[in-house]
Amino acid sequence: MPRYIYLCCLVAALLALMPASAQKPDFKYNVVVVNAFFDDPAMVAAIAQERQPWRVDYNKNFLTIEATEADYDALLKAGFDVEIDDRLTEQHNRTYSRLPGQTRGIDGFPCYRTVSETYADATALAQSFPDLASWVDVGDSWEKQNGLGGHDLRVLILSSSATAGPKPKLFAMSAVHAREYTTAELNTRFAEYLLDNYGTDPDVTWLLDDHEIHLSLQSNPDGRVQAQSGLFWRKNTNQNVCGATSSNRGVDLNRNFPFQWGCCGGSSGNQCSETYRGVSAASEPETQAIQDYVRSIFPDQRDDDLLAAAPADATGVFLDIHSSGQLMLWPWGWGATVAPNGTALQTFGRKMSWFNDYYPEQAIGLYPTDGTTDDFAYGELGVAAYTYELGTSFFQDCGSFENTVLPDNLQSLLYAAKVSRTPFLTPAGPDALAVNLSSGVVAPATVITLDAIADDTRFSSANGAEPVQSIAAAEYYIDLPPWSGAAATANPMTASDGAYNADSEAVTATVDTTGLAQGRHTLFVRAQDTSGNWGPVSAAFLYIVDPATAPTVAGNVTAADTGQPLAAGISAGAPFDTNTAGDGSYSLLLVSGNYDITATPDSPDYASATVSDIVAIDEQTTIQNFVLYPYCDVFSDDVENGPQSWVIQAPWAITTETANSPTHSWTDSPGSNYADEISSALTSAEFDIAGLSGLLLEFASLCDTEADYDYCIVEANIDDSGWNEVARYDGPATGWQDIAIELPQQPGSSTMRIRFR
Ligand code: 0X9
Ligand code: ZN
Repeated sequence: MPRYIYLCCLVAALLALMPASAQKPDFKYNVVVVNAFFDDPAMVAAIAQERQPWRVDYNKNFLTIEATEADYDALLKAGFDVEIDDRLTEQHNRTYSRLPGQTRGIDGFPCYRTVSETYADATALAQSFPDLASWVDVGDSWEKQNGLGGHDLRVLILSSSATAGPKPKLFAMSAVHAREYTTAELNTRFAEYLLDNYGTDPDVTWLLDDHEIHLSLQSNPDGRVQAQSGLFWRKNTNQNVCGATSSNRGVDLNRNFPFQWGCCGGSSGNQCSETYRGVSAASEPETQAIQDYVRSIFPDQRDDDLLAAAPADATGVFLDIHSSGQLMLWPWGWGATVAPNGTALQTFGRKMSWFNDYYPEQAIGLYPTDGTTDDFAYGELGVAAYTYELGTSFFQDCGSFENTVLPDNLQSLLYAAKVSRTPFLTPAGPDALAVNLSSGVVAPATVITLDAIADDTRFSSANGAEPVQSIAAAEYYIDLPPWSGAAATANPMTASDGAYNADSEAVTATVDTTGLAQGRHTLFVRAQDTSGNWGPVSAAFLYIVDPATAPTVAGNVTAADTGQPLAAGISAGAPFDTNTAGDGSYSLLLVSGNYDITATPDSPDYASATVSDIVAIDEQTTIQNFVLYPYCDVFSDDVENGPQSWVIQAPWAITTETANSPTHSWTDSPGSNYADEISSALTSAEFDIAGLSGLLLEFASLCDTEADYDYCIVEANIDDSGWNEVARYDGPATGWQDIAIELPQQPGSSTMRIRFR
């Protein structure tokens, strides 16, 4: 619904064509953000030695960087055409304060935990999941080592203590650059995702049973404390360099690692520089802690010779999560030679980029860097090492984080963990997707069907096409996965269409469960391509139960308004699901435990319902009926009949420029772009919601904004108690989207207004 007509690109293009003006612009702020155009990539390398460009665009030949007036002059002197980016400058100089009602997180950014919140939550995770998680002290920050308070450096280790090692390992560190807000939060959410889904998600379960995940969530905690106060702090806070109280002090920890430290013009010797490499290799306590820890968990698999490759079956994945730029980088960063395992690093990099759509490239493609974490992990130990550059800005807004950065990258991290046993081999193989059993809860000796998709095509093609092959084979294992040694039994699967001849194939097998003991079993599926590469496994759970004694939850589903039976799906979480029979009755077979059970009606006119904490006990049938309520229209308007009861703030108006219903819609930018820095709302009349529950707001939206700068916001005001944000959208869009939002509601609330801003 809100819409922003996007003309700024045209303006930017025109500016780019203008010759560098002889007259210097006004410096409204001490620090501005500039776009600096170059004609030779060597100019980028020279700048990056001392400074950190926020973005480098080698297609349009410009970089974006923050600049004082002196920096501006230096860029001109170095031969750049320089223009101030007003939009980024305003954004950079904005001050952030606590949002109304914000009780957690960084001021203005409730989605990003502070250092102390991260530490408290990780401590709590280790307490809540003692068999799966530990939060270990691996060293001190600079301030701690120097008696100034400071922090321990800590690693959250996730793995089931019930299964013996040694196990393959993934190490992921975040926030080594303090101002890169999204990175620590993504890593922490990854930990929470794994712990929350252990035991219910089969892939997460085998991952934590048979692998170890090591997460350094806050890798530069002293620096992060500065950055979370709103400063664009990057380095650690070492007071011995550049002046004890200077905000330019500190060492760039991503130039302080010992491999090829200071070798190649990819770092600075100037103490106040953003890329200062430190007085010596690994001079900083944060570097020492991380370096020692990484050395302790991974074997040394590569000779010191720069040209020596790690063996193809080398193990271990190292990830350093940074922002921003939407990049997926691998060694080397110190030089342009392709790393000895370069082809395999590229295959894996293109695979991870498939999930987040980031640009995959060798790190030097951005600019030369030496003493970085990834060159160290790969160069010294032969571990597959990557740097993520998440998202589009250091202080990424929470809407983009929650809706884009987090979901896209969580999948990429999970993939990295799945292949950490042999990261130079497995990513070349096909993925096993949509692993599904015809029934996941069966009586002993039942014959079931196992289906999956084997797909060899999932690589980013943004920077070169990865060779893909036809699927040649697929197989499944019961309980003992392929890596469990001689006892593991491979059972062949066939192509569902009769022949293996495509790079994506449906595969199938008939599974006879005779001989399987009662209880939970895991079926592992993997596929191979015609080059002989096996891909990672994906799993499904199978429960063998005795229907005579297994706990059952049974009942009826009826409509609240008519009392008639309703057809619905009943689920206690896969694989525990079933459907109602024609008379609305259902019977769900479970294993003993506690469940939340949801009835989801086939008809969209009724709301689903969930009943929590149903206890399933052997030899008992628990009766649980569901009465589902119909949706009723509190208000509806298709914008085809004028402004109705809406309260309209300019420039909101009804338009026919584009519409969904069928010819008219509301827009906040009728005819043309709107002015800068405005906030304008379209507000509904007050609705009577007394006695109603499950309020759902549905609308069609075309939110076409400039990413990171303009937003489409939906807010609700209950009982006139103030406006609360319920959704936020951002970024360019071309088509209409159907949106449904569950509105917050308190029992006993009686009125509501909504507004689009
Ligand atoms: O300059 C850096 O350290 C990284 N960019 S950031 O904006 N997060 O500061 C890029 C490092 C690229 N080089 C390697 N990954 N080796
Ligand atoms: Zn960084």
